[in-house]
Amino acid sequence: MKPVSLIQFLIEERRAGHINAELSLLIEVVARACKRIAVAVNKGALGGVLGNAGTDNVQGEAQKKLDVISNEILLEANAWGGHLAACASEEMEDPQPIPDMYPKGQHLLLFDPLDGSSNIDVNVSVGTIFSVLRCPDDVVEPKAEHFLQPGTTQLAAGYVVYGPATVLVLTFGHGTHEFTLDREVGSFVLSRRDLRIPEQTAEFAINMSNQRHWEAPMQRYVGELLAGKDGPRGKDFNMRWVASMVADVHRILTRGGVFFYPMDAKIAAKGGTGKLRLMYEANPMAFIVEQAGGAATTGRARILDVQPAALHQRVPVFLGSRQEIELATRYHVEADEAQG
Ligand code: FDP
Repeated sequence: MKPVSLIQFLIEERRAGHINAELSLLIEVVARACKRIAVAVNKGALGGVLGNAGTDNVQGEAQKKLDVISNEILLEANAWGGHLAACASEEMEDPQPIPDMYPKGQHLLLFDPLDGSSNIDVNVSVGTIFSVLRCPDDVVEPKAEHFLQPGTTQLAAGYVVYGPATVLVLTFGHGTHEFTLDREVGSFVLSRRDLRIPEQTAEFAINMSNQRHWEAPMQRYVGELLAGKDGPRGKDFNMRWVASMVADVHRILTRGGVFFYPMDAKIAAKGGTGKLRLMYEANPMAFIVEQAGGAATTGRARILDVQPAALHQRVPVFLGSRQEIELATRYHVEADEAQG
């Protein structure tokens, strides 16, 4: 079969009426920016891009040089494209308006420019995550409040994982598709159409070092997995934790599995509501996973139904193979009900 490039795929999606010309252009621009990020990531120590930038982001986390570079690449590429009303990033407190010298469009773009960035210096996969929303019709200068739309309203979501291969995973709400970067040709090529996450799995991903801080239903669920063949589940489970959400989610999209970043007492003690960000981590990943037949919840409710209250809001994240996510979520809901 002849290879299908991302551009051809986008044309097909336009013809099928799944996206309009502006959204198609937006995705092209994001993909082009991610190719530039891939080049910077791949240079490693030779590019002088490793290590801390010496600054903190809005969430008080130390920024890596590549966090800052990736953010600038995405902002710059999208500013002139003419398809955006504004964009928002993990690295910036407020949304960035489109400079007056460029035309404006109908879309809002949210992104985490370099997720899993603590992995950069040790040469482990990192990624970019993005989400596209429609700008409300009557809004000329979008503010943070205009981004606060539930995940069900996303028009598109995707991530790029910068691993041994650079891979783009994309959904417009009509299945989840994977493109691999052909470095010689310089274009993304469709490598898997309509990814499906198996409903069952024997592999889970969680940061076990937080175990003692978890809530009782999480302790129960993981305890049962760890008991393996001798426990109530009657089978052995394997564990993986890359500590790079894009890489962990990509494994799940490839061979199944579940990923958890639950609420815990350590997060609660700091007044937090979760570890991962709703608008540019949980929502796009939930959209991608659901479109591949998986499930994504906060442990209590469907992620895509959460009404956001703040641009940088954090939520617990449970996602992956449907049956396991439903079980872990049921344990939490039942524990809440028992407590009244
Ligand atoms: P990072 O802080 O390195 O950006 O986005 C947050 C995230 O990485 C996820 O990519 C990853 O799954 C998780 O945090 C890793 O958390 P731990 O440090 O607890 O392992």
